[in-house]
Amino acid sequence: MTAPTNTTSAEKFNARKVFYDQIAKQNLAPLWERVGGLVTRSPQPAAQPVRWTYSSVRTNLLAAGALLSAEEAERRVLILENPGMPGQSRVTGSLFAGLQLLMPGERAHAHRHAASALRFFLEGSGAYTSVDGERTVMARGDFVITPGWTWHDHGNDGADPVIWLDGLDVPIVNLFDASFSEGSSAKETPASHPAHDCEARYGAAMLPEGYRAESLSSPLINYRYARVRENLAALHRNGPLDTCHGVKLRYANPLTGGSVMPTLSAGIQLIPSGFHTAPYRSTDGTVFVVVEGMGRSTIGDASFEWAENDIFVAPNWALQQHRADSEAVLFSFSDRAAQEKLGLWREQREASAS
Ligand code: 1HN
Repeated sequence: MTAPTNTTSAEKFNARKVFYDQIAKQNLAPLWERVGGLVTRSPQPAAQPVRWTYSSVRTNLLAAGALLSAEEAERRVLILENPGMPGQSRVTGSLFAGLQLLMPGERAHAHRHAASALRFFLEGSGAYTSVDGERTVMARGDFVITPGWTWHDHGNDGADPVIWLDGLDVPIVNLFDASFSEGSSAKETPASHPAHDCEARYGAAMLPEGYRAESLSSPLINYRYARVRENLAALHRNGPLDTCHGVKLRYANPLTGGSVMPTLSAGIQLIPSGFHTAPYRSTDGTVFVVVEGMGRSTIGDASFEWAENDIFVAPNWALQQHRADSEAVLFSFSDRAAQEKLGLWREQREASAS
């Protein structure tokens, strides 16, 4: 094809279109038509700011409980699906989140998968998770991890329904097309350690003599809320407050000080009554769970009021500001750990919209 001369812009446009259609058949495409969408000047997440009120999710979860057993469902989870990505089972571009229900006496049988999972326990008592043969009984506000490829099963030995939040890195594993999973013929993982053994070994700023890490994840599977809450209260008394976060603690792997799992980071913050956090943004789209208190957040162009157990999402690089109307505690998790390893993570404190 020779380059046409004296062509009008319509002719040029048409000639290019013919060319693009032709090369598409040979699995070729013009970068110059696409580069703006590939290499954006700043993050352009499909995820939207969104909030779920606990009362509405809980009602639907209990309705699901009447429709099918945990055994039938394998995991009776309602997916928190971001409306910016319908049908994709994602709460942000890289994260899965859902709420799981176990009725009294129910079991969720053992399985394992490449994806890493975290749980934040919201309601009920007497439920446990077992991770590679060690049980941990969960209480409200406890943060529990299930590192990738560990066997895990759950059970509710209490008298009431239990509900917790599940967070997983499934979209990351699937981006890499590296998903494996396996069921077990045993309904429960055989006990390999006494319940709560890891808390004595790794949970007190001490480590067993001679211990060597074998995993990329924390050896502590339950970070208990009772302890975390006392620490937040002490740090609030002792100060200072962070202008963007109030008092914020990161859940750390006690062996390394790094994130609890290779892809997932989690934290918890206290926002004093009446405190208004300064504008903040970071490249990790973040899921927040209201543990205590009431307040409101502005996330990008959206504003939400929130109360106990509500869940909301701050998309990647969206400006966030939180205000507590009563002393509030917010749990949050994101893919920050993965972004940091890849040299991608950025934050902007006291950011202005631009
Ligand atoms: C899973 O294995 C659990 O083990 C919960 O409780 C939620 C969501 C997606 C994929 C696997 C669980 C899940 C999940």
